Amino acid sequence: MRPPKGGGFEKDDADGDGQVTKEEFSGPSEHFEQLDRNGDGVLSRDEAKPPQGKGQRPSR
Ligand SMILES: [Ca+2]
Repeated sequence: MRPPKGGGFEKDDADGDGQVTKEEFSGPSEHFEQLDRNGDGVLSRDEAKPPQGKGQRPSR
């Protein structure tokens, strides 16, 4: 069994191939389209869970 990793993507990725299709996606299709930034009809891990880069501060 795979441990849950913080939520939606892992759960929706029913076959575990690292991509969530529209059929697999549990949310509203509008939301899917927002997440599907490259418009290929599947959500990659990156698209579903964008990296937490918001408060990036230069650390040098
Ligand atoms: Ca995509």
